[in-house]
Amino acid sequence: YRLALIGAPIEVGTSEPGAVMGPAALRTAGLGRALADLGHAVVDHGDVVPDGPAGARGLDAVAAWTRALSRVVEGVLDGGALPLTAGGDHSLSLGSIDGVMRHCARQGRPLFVLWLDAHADFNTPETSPSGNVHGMPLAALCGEAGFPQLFAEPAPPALAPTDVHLFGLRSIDAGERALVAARRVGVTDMRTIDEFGVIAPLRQILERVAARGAHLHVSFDIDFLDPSIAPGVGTTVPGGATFREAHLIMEMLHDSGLVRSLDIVELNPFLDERGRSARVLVELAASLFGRRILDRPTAPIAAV
Ligand code: DIR
Ligand code: MN
Ligand code: MN
Ligand code: MN
Repeated sequence: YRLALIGAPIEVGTSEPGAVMGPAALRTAGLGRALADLGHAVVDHGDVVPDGPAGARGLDAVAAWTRALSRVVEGVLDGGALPLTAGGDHSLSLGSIDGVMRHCARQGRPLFVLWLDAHADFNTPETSPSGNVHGMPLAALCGEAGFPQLFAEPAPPALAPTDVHLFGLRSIDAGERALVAARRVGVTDMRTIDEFGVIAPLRQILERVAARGAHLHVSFDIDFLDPSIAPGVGTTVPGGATFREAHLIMEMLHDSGLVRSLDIVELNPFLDERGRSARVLVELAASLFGRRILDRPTAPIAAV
């Protein structure tokens, strides 16, 4: 692959300071090096600068980031590389996915978004109990009301909620629960993972994406992982994915060959324990981009 590392040191979407240091921590933990060691051409585009005064918090502040990030991500895709946007809080996905949507629209290619997260991030300003924009990006991208002037004009058509899949869900607010159900957003919650593991649900998603020839965007919120392996995040929720589950997901995503853009979000180094969470994320990213134990796909048991 040609990989473009894009730093998005944004924390205006949260009330917990520290995510601004996320891109620096991921670089310090060796994200670029790990991917280059796998044989990929990695270009670090540095940190994106918001478009105009970003302000302190809230939607206006996020809008300035959204426009800037969208342009960079779209440009990277147009140039044939794969954008890896490193955050920064999850409101950055408004910009990265807006850029992906513009690219896909011009190519006439469908888009599918896999959202690895403890949360649904489907609040609107009206349903949000916290007012934090990092809990709202999917609602805005899917065209819910209440998000004026977030995207550059002309805005691309909204993302279809049925082309979004929440994976790892275990914390959802009352208002967004109703919206997720009404809009028929795809969901694999932790209950489903407990019952069936990660393989069957993920395989089903990947088969659907492949059959449609869609662009697969993966948005990886670190709180998808269990806090015992990734404590460096502002909103930990117990009962998350284990290292083995997350690792297997990354390997399946790699083997599918379908991933064309990626966000890694919500790392808060100020809350981390000696870089542990950043290092776990680098390990998982390496697996997503092809690190494997043996130089062959996993053989069927009988053939070993
Ligand atoms: C909560 C938390 N649902 C909110 N969301 C988080 O503030 O809207 N998303 N932490 O990652
Ligand atoms: Mn999130
Ligand atoms: Mn989350
Ligand atoms: Mn691996």
